[in-house]
Amino acid sequence: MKGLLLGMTMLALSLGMAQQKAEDIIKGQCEKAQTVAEFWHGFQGGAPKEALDNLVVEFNKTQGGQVCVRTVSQGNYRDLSTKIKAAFASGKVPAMAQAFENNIALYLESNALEPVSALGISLQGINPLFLEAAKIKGQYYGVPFNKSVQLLYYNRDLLKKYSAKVPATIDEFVATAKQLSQGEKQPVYWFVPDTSTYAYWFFTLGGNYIQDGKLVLNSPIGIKALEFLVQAVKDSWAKPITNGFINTNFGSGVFGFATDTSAGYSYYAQAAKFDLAVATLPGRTARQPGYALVQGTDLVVFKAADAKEKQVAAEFIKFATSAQAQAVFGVAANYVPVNLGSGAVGAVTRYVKENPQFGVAITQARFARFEPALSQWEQIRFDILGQAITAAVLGQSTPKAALDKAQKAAEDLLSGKTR
Ligand code: FGO
Repeated sequence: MKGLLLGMTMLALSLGMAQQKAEDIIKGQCEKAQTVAEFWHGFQGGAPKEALDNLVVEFNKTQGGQVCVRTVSQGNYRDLSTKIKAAFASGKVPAMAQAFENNIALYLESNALEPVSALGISLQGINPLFLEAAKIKGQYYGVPFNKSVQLLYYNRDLLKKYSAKVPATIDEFVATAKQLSQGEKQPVYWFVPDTSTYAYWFFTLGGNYIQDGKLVLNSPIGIKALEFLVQAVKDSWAKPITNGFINTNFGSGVFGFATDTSAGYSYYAQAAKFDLAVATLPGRTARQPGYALVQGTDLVVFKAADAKEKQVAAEFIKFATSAQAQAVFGVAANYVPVNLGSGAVGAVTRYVKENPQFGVAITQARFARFEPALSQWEQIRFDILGQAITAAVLGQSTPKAALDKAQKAAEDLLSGKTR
């Protein structure tokens, strides 16, 4: 019987059914448990969700059956924060959830989060770059968990075809993208005209969203970064992708380059019909890579949850951010391990050798920036700045006019004039 079960598991794995399997295992684990700590997340499938569910299965196994964590997908990241806000109103909050730093600031306005210090979680060994961003008003309310950095994705076959080398600087990048685009008679740098892609160009050109304590969206560097992208499209070497992820658009032409999240790697690799590779982002000079935007989330625990559930959540967070778990999770979904001890874990050293994309993500993480942790930032990044970037790239507005308008809208929102 055991052999048959094992055989079936192997079959399920080889058929790609492992994902559902982990979910089912969790269901079974929680059926008998007295305390169930719900964990709301923003993964919808693929390697990240599978890696997360596997982590939860392993944690639950260590708990002896009395308690368990149950993962609940709430859609994408933005759906997740919308559901959490609704939960504050209905009173039905989970024990824990994923949260961007700006979500933490928002939830704190409702005094909804347990400070990490009250949970008995040690932050020793957690990457200080990630930790610093999770600190709000001198306190930690979240523990970095799945943090990504942007990378330069490229089509190695295409570079070979033109005897081009991997660009290390922006100037080299532009020259190579132009050369390949002329040769292919179509733009080879693909980008989503959103706040994430823009952030790489903005930060690398020296931009800063907060100036003298004030949010500035229409700074000279901001305008320059957006003008650069607009010009790249006009010069026919950059192609805006406005429907879905870049990896879901591979069929639409010749892909050469993208500047995208490391967590996209498994999706890119699965969809690519070419030799996919990654490198650190082109920098202003050859001396150091460009600045990646850090995305992905921290784990937070809600004050209003049941005390026992909160304890389970705290134990899970300790487990999930340990050197060992972060090594396994990071390797599976190409997130940067948040625990500095992960580098010494066997799985990581072996995997980096066989899967250079993971080593590149770890290197790139030394050159990374965060967006502002303002409670209104999610709304600003999607509905105000994101809209402005799209409008300019699609030629509906000049970069300056788009960003001036965004600045005004952000100020009105921040001052409470609009909602
Ligand atoms: C995503 C979003 C935010 C905020 C940034 C914020 C809210 C961005 C960007 C908007 O975990 P990351 O690195 O990558 C995600 C991971 C799990 O879903 O895989 C990526 N993925 C998924 C499917 C696919 O086909 N390809 C692929 O790459 C996915 O992006 O997070 C990056 C993308 C976005 O969601 O459109 O973080 N982001 N800051 N979202 N709500 N709030 O403040």
